[in-house]
Amino acid sequence: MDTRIRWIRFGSVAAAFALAFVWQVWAGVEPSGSQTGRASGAKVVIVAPEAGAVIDTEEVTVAWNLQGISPDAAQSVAVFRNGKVQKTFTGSQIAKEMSCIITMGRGEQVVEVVVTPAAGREIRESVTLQSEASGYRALLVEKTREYEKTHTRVTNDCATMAEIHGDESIPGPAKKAVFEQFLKDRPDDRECRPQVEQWLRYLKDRENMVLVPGGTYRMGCTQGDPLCEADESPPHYVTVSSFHMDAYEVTVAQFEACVHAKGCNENFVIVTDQPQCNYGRDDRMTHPMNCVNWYAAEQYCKWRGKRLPTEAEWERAARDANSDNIYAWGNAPATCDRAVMNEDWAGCFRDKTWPVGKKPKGKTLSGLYDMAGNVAEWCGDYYHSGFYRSSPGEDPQGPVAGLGRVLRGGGWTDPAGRLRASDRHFGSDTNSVLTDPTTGFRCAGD
Ligand SMILES: [Ca+2]
Ligand SMILES: [Ca+2]
Repeated sequence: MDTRIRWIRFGSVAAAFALAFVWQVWAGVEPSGSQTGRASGAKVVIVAPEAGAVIDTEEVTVAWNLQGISPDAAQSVAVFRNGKVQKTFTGSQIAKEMSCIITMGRGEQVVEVVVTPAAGREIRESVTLQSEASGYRALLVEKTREYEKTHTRVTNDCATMAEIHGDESIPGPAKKAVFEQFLKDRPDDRECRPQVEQWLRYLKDRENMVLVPGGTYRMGCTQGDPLCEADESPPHYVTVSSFHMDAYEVTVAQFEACVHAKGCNENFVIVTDQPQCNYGRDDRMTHPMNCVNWYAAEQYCKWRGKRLPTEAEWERAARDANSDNIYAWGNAPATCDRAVMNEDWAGCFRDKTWPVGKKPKGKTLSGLYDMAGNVAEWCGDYYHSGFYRSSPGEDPQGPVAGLGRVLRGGGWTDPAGRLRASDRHFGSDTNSVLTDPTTGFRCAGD
């Protein structure tokens, strides 16, 4: 390297150091490393809100000025609420006059602005506010670091809850904390409490649900499957959006909870004279809810903030995204080792359903139990034997009308053919008592 260039480079670095030192002395900021002294006259002035102000909105605009300190000399400016950092500004975000919106918690709130100079001690200024905000947003921000979106200024808590529910980017535990706080605060609320309760039930249920990732798969008859029937053709590609699926068939205990909470109508399910119907029998609480009509199944799922899966979703979940799987577990034959079915006798010699989840060898790779056997499962769609000839390619919802509703996966009285992932079957969708002990369901959710 040319000596002259080297000297110029050294010279500019040296000049920069010298200038920085001179500025620090001039501005009254002590050079780095020094623990003594304080920037004389350097301060933060909070312009708004005024100390003691009563805040009744979920968010408040905090405005402040830097005095006696150049924005260039500040490394960062941070805004705290009750000791927790809310916003941080660095580099060109820092100006003489600044403001930001922060979410309000409940009760007394101390808002503090802290300027960290490039050298020397922090400069702080705080203001104490009286907050009448419900604090749900602040709680949400506290519960999740990822949630830093700018909110619309909604002061209606019902709308806030709906917004939180609908935002997929908020982690479940954070949503749960906010919903629980809301229910605690509003014991007598009639307007939105039932809805929030439902969302909370769904959040809790998620723990027992499996995420089925969206994607394209071949729906219908599996190549080389000798048991395929006409209504499984033509095999065709469908794209299904991501959804969640219950890991287990809905149990008697779960359904009973819905009846007790008056979310489900007991009239459609009480069947005392049919010994193979499970409802109302204390020794079958962990058995699948069976003898249940389509409407009661749909009503239950709705109560839990869910819905019945579409036929395309059900098959996608049963195949585990592998279109070559004949059964939920793969291509090994259907036997009582893997499913509650009719191998040599109905219900694998028990002549009724089994408690859910008792055939772990038959679960799908993603962890769905009893997708084949135990009870055949209601789907949301109407059944039509020729539907595959005209099915839409994306998130098909079934035909607009049909003979009945789709049933999938076969039940405890069915042979291997009915347990195949592509097998289609249907049941009458009259809204009356159903006495079929081989029919049950599970729910899906978005
Ligand atoms: Ca089943
Ligand atoms: Ca069939």
